[in-house]
Amino acid sequence: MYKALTAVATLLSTLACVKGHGYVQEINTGSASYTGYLPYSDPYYNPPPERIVRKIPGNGPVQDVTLIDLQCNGYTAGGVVGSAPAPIYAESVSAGSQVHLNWTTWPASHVGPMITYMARAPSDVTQWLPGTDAVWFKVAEAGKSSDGKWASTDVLSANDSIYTFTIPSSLKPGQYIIRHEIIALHAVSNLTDPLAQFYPSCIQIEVTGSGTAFPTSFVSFPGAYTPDSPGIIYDVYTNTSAYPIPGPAV
Ligand SMILES: *[C@@H]1O[C@H](CO)[C@@H](O)[C@H](O)[C@H]1NC(C)=O
Ligand SMILES: *[C@@H]1O[C@H](CO)[C@@H](O)[C@H](O)[C@H]1NC(C)=O
Ligand SMILES: *[C@@H]1O[C@H](CO)[C@@H](O)[C@H](O)[C@H]1NC(C)=O
Ligand SMILES: *[C@@H]1O[C@H](CO)[C@@H](O)[C@H](O)[C@H]1NC(C)=O
Ligand SMILES: [Cu+2]
Repeated sequence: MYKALTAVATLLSTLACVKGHGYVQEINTGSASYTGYLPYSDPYYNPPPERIVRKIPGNGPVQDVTLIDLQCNGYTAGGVVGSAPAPIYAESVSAGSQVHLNWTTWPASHVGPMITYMARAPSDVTQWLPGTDAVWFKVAEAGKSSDGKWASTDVLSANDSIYTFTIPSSLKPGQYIIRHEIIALHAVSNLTDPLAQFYPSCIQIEVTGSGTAFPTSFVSFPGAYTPDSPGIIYDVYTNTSAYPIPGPAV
């Protein structure tokens, strides 16, 4: 009986996923505020509104870590390649400033980490497709706190759905893509057949300042994660040990 109930609960949480879960609806750089790419209204405008966020197909997850879709949440199958550039970018964001990302209401069941990467465009970010090049470095990460609170649910919800990270203060100026994601782990209960859900999106910005710092090691998307990386496989219902956030160090 108990087993059956568990199975039903798992099925329901999987079905709930069909309805989907969320995306970044607003970006605030301190000096300016931008509406995110709104997948349920933007495509119906002619011309479509210009956004600093690359197109996403909807509020659902990417579940295959080998697809280009993992990069910016495009959908290869629908003919939009993961990383199709957006027409504009957030201008003049000072290195060291905080960027606030306003998520749509996130389902409480969808526990998991929130991770932010950046990649520097060789020239014009509105033309740049990183493809599978290793160009990404991690700038922020939050997983499960020692008292069991998850970044994507407990912390985000308690903060009015606003996630904040800081552009590294000594970062070399230039045009960048911010790749920000929630990884939802609620369906990863069968450890041999994990179903981590990735909710990435890519935000284009210009970083200003006099910094000269730049990392020397990078990862690619797809490439940075494998289906059995620590933190991609993690049973959130039974595992009480520390949660290893996937990807490289910040
Ligand atoms: C987040 O964005 C939504 C939609 O624009 C807005 O209604 C809401 O007030 C914003 N939240 C905060 C805390 O600014
Ligand atoms: C909560 O949101 C505020 C801005 O609205 C931000 O300054 C703060 O860093 C956020 N806290 C967390 C834990 O993200
Ligand atoms: C996990 O999923 C695999 C593949 O679907 C299946 O063969 C296996 O029996 C499942 N294991 C458990 C414990 O449910
Ligand atoms: C819990 O997660 C840790 C970190 O990924 C892992 O090393 C450990 O094997 C997991 N424990 C169980 C019982 O699955
Ligand atoms: Cu879901």
